[in-house]
Amino acid sequence: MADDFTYKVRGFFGRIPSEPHLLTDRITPVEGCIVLCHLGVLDVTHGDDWTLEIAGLVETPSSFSVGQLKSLPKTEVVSVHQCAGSPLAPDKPTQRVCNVRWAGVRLDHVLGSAGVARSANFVWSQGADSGDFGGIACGHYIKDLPLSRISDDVLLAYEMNGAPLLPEHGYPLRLVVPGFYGTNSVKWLRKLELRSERAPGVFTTTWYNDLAPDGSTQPVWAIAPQSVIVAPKPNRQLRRDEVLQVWGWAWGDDGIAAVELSADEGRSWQGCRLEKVSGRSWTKFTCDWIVKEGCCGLLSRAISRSGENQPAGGRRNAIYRVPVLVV
Ligand SMILES: Nc1nc2c(c(=O)[nH]1)N[C@H]1C(S)=C(S)[C@@H](COP(=O)(O)O)O[C@H]1N2
Ligand SMILES: [Mo]
Repeated sequence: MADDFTYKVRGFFGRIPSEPHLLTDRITPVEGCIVLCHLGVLDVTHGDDWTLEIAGLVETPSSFSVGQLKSLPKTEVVSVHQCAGSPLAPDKPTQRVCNVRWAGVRLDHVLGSAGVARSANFVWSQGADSGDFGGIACGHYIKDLPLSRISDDVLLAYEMNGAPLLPEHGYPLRLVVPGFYGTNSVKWLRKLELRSERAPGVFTTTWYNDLAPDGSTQPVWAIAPQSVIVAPKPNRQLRRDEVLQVWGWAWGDDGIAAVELSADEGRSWQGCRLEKVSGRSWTKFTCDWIVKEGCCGLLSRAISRSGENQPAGGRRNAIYRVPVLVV
């Protein structure tokens, strides 16, 4: 496909700096946020002239410049932003996560003016980036999301933490789907298409489509419940019988009902305090723990509002363990 975009970087580009003990801020500074670009980083100038096309099953196919989008009501959303991990290793647990304040225009506002046809079930979103990944010619980066989701807080975002998006985060325009894994939040957003079926590209079929035990597949959409311990940091020396405040973050698309802590490799669990948060920001949990002789690691597990728990291993949201040294 003809490609008249300029790139800062061609091919895979990523930055995964966020070790959990460094995630001390409620809103992660941009330099501490993950970056994940499969095909390259676009170099866009004159961002306000960038156009977004709306096509497919709509009454009025239309296009908007970023300048026009910025003149529409601006919405801010604080949400957890998590990479699902390498699509080449979908079951490997990762803690590639941060919490971000996004700003832009609500997707339902813009789609409302285009008039969505009754036959539409999915919104396909296409990035301007294209190229090779995992040895495959991928065409454009294209994802999809169920239409039912857009009445939520999905944004056409042009700001991250109060500043224009950086090139690697999708300047000048990206989709943000709070509660869904980062892979769904398409950067350098060029086109939205309303469709009755799922998108057929590699990023929605070959990759980011989990295989269930019965052979069916499940799109990597909603973030499963997960938690990380921020303090103590790994390998800290602790004194026996001291009262230690353990704290961390928990999140999940479904909301978090409880977080528990284990100091005996998961044999017993104690409840943590949870702060109240609105929306899909991560939630802080805290727990006073009396340091026990013989303990060599701390585990946290989050339980979602629908009762889903973090597994011990083998899934991307598996329990995270912090090794400690009791003296
Ligand atoms: N156009 C485009 N959008 C994309 C990607 C990409 O490669 N191209 N990567 C996705 C993945 S896997 C993740 S985790 C998030 C990361 O967003 P960030 O780099 O802004 O943190 O962007 C998503 N959006
Ligand atoms: Mo990702």
